[in-house]
Amino acid sequence: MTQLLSPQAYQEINEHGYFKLGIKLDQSYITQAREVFASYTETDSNFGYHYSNTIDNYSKPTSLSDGVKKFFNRNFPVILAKKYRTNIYSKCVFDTSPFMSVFMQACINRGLTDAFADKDILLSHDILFESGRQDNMFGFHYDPFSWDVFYQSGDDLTIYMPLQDLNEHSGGRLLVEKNAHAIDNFATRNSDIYDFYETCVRYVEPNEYGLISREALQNNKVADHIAPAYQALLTARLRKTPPQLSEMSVINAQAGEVFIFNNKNFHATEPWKLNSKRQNYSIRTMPLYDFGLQPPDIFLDNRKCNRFVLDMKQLCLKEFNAKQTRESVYYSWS
Ligand SMILES: O=C(O)CCC(=O)C(=O)O
Ligand SMILES: [Fe+2]
Repeated sequence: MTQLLSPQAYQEINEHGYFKLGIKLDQSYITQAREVFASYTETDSNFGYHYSNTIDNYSKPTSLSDGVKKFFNRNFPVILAKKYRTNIYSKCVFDTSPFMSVFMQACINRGLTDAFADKDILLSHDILFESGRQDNMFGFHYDPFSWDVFYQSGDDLTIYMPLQDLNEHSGGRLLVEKNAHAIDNFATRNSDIYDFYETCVRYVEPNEYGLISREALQNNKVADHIAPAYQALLTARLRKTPPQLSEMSVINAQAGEVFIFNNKNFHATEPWKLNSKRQNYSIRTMPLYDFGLQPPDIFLDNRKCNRFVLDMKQLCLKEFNAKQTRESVYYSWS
């Protein structure tokens, strides 16, 4: 992570679990974000597709009922996805929304890039989280390597902006793990992904850019070999002992205030105490490490992802074509 962040952001994210950029967007941005939230309906929520699309769906069935389950997940993913759609959020949309470039440009104009080093960062997608008092909170978790998101790292950083104040009175604050760099599996989180690639490349030829795509693994009748390697990757990334509450920072933030945390470290949300809606906006970023895996350009029910890069030389957003970009844009993770 040292090669991604400024020394100050690196130190603070390690120590406290998050870094405040000193950026607070004004009401006009909050209004724009709310409009974008309103333009999606609850049925646009695609959180549940994390559950219905996994590599296991493509491996050989172990029983008749397993075969039926896999058939339905492959052909009618919406059934399982719908079951998980609203168990935490009334609306939870992963996409490349029209607000993404507006938000990023506003943050760049206010010094966002000071928090980063000189490496380009993939802006994978944005997420709209909306919930109410009746909804559950998101308990202790780290965001695992999701099959649909596919190209990920141990150093994925989330740029997060609440659309209302988050404090003790409101609840709904984000809790993030402190000192995560000291945990047992931290150092191997990127090499674990490379180990996964090494299994993939035994069964699938890399494409013309020397990369392996999610689709190639699904379509080449190799899923029986890939599924266990994928499961091993998930297990390797799990912390042996989840953190205690005392090992977490609770983040107070005002509406429009922007901060960064690593969503591959443990985090959680508090119960929301108000009758109004809780709405938070975030962008998931991923460093373009040379894992040999190719980022997809659609995910989670065919939404757009991985379409922009934060260009750290020109300090602007640049369009990114995951399917046509040569390996030279990837940089070493080791
Ligand atoms: O703030 C939230 O509701 C969830 C945050 C979270 O889990 C995430 O960004 O990964
Ligand atoms: Fe999360």
